[in-house]
Formats: sequence, C-alpha cells, structure tokens
Amino acid sequence: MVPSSHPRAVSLLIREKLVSGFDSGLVAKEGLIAHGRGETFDYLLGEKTTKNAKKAIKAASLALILAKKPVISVNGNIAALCAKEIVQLAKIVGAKIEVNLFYGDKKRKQNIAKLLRKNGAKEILGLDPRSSRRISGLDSPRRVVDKDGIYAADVVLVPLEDGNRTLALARAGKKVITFDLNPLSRTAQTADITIVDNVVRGLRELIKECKNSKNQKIQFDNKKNLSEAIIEIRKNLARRARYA
Ligand code: PTJ
Repeated sequence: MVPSSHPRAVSLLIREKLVSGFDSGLVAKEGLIAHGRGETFDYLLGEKTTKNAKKAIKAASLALILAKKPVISVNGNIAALCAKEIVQLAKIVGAKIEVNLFYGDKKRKQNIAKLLRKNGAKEILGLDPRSSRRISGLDSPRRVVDKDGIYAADVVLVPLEDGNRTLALARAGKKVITFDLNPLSRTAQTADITIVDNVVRGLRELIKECKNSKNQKIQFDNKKNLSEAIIEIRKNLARRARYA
C-alpha cells in the first residue's frame, strides 16, 4: 500500500478530485483527457516541484505583484483542483478572477462561480454577457472575455490554457503566466512565464512566494527554463531506464 504522503498517492487523490469535479458539473469531458496528459508529464518530472519550476514561480510572483491589473483565468480543471488557492492568490496579489471556459457552457460557468464564492471570492467576472468583449484572432468560446477582466488586464495567469489563446493574449500585449506540465505544449512555449509543475503543487508554492516576495528583480528567460525542464525529463527517463 502506498503511504498517503507518497507522490503517487497524491497523484491518485488529484485524479479523484478531477473525477468528482466532472460528476458535479465543474469539469468538461475533455478536461479528464487533459488531466491524463498532465499526469504523464508529472510522472516523467518525478511528481515534484523541480528547481526549474521554482525559478518560474519566483518570476511569476514578481510579475503578479508588480502588475497593475492582474487577472486569474479559471477553467473547469482549475476550479475542481484548486478553487481555494485561486481565491487566496487573488486576495494576496489583488487580482480579479474570471471564469473563462474553452468548452463554453453556461451551467458549468455557474457551478464554477458558485464553488469560487463558497471559497470566499467576492467578485467573479466572465458571467455577465453585457460585459463581454472579444479577443481577436480566435474562434473558440475563449475569445469572449470580460471587459473589466482579461480584456483590460496587463498580466494574466492562465493555468492549463490552450495554445491559440495564449498566442492571442500575447499578441494583445498581455504578459501571460501559465502552469503547464508539458514543456513542449504551444502554451508552454508561447507564454512569458511557464511554470512546468502540477498546478496543485505549484499554486501553493506561488502563494508562499507572493507572501514572502521582497520585490527583488530577477533574471528570467522562459525558453532557457523550458529547456531545463525538458532536460529534467530526459534525466528522469535515463535514471529509470538504468533501473529497469
Ligand atoms: O474547462 P474548460 O472548458 O476551459 O477546458 C479546460 C481544458 C483543460 C480541457 C482545456 O483548456 C484544454 O483542452 O486544455 P489542453 O489544450 O488540453 O491543455 C491542457 C494542458 O495542461 C496540457 O498540456 C496538460 O499536459 C496540462 N495539464 C493537465 N493537468 C495539469 C496540467 N498542467 C499542470 N497541472 C495539471 N494538473
């Protein structure tokens, strides 16, 4: 039996959260598939927050603290996995929270908003069609954003994002921060700051970092950091192959 603090047991718990999130109308069917892809990369990364992820977390904390209009974009997977942490982070850095779904669904949006409110969120954007604006260069429902949220933001945290919108947000002049376990995904490669970590672990680290941040400047190169994440995966594969 795997002890409950073991990374594997933690991963199984995360999987269970996703499944019950699906059953309670938070997560899209496709969200389960996306999670499966994430699990694979998490396994290859050793199911831990790497040094490389910590570097990106530090850069992300500074970007959020220094932002004038930071916004956190919430989808079904994020709501199911870390609603409490999203609300906590938004309070610490003064960010707005916007529900923004790839697979647009009014009922799911309402369910997500309800959960965020239950976790202490006061204002939730992305629900009122009268405030909606469109980001150009996109076809998916994610092009519809809130005029007071993502549309006006200078820094956007978009965990588990799709590549097209990351690109569209970058083209609209926003600094994009993402969590993505796949360092090769288009989102990972297009964002300004990519945290290659499981959002469940990484978000907690980001909150800690935002609380402790001293506003110091750091040098951060996303492409270099992503290469390091890929090297980490290769090292883990080589280590496992040796013991196979
Ligand atoms: O709720 P919706 O309608 O907005 O849909 C959300 C999903 C996630 C289904 C949608 O955004 C989507 O299809 O995303 P993608 O394009 O599948 O990308 C998801 C990325 O997140 C993949 O690269 C996964 O490896 C990665 N990922 C999955 N789970 C995690 C993760 N990254 C960090 N932490 C995770 N727990």
